[in-house]
Amino acid sequence: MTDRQLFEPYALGAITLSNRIVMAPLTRNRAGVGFVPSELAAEYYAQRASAGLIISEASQISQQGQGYQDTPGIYTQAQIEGWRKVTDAVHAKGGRIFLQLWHVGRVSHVDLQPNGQAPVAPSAIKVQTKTFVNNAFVDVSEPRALELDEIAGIVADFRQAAANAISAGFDGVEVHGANGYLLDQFAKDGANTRTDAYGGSVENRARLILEVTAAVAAEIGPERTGIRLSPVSPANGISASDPQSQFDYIVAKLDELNIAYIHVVEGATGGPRDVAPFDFGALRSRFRNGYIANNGYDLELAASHLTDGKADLFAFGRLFIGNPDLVERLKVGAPLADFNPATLYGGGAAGYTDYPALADATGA
Ligand code: 8OZ
Repeated sequence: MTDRQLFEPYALGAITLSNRIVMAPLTRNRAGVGFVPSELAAEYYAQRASAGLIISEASQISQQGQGYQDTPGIYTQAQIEGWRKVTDAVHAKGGRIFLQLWHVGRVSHVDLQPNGQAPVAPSAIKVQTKTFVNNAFVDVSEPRALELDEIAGIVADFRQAAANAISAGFDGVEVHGANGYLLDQFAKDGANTRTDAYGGSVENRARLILEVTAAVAAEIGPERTGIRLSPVSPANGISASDPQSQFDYIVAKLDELNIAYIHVVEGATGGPRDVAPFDFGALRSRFRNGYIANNGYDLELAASHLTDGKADLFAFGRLFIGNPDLVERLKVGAPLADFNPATLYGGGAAGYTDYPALADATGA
């Protein structure tokens, strides 16, 4: 059985993971006042510390970068101190944790934005998608196009947020370049109709995601920097006419930056893997460091893709919600618990920190 290799250590950039199972970023909307991670977050993440690597829930790099109620930030001292409790708790259990850096772009609502302003985007194109704000699912607000002279400020916000993440004790950061948020909006022509240096050609649409990643890598080291991409996912109403050429180019340039990993959502995020034709092997062949595969994996598919050399690490999202000890369960072939969708977004301990590990569940 080759699946045993999944449970062996893997050297990722600056750190060594105890296994090849990654906890994918999961939005849980439980931050407290000031968008500080909740006290429960330390317990929640520590319960899942046997993952080879935890990638935190997406965390906004600025107030402008927020798109949903009660998501945590990484731009204030109180947020840094809140996250420090999380990283200390995970490290005390021998785990490793990266923070996911997030700017939602047009997927936001005026009620979350500074002074009630319009959310920002590459172009003033409103997308048909919902966000969660004021305890309800509502349409996102009409965005405004970023001025050319505002873009350096966004790059600087990502850079500062990366520095803050290291101050908070994270082992590294993952740039959120996926799922129809700001960096994905710039990369894809369904959201980007700019005619300046950040729109039009493949190279121009790649500019922001590459500038941000280069700035983060310069700040904290490429060996502590990863990125998540979703070339064909229609998440949050995003579309692209040329994802293969766009992402072949982006990944070749990411390779030049020598960052630790690319984390690729293969297919529609949380949905079918075969949503559109795409050669993910072409991305892997362009990138020398770690390849984290995500979307619809189970143990069998992960083992087969590992054997075939299609990926180095495998990120599981939803399975980690109800199975804090997912790694142990997969290792011994134990049954996997479901989770309650009603307690996914928002609330307290129920459906968050109260899913038992196998040993507890069986009373062993
Ligand atoms: C679910 C709900 C809200 C946000 C993503 C950060 O899709 C998210 C997200 C997921 O990447």
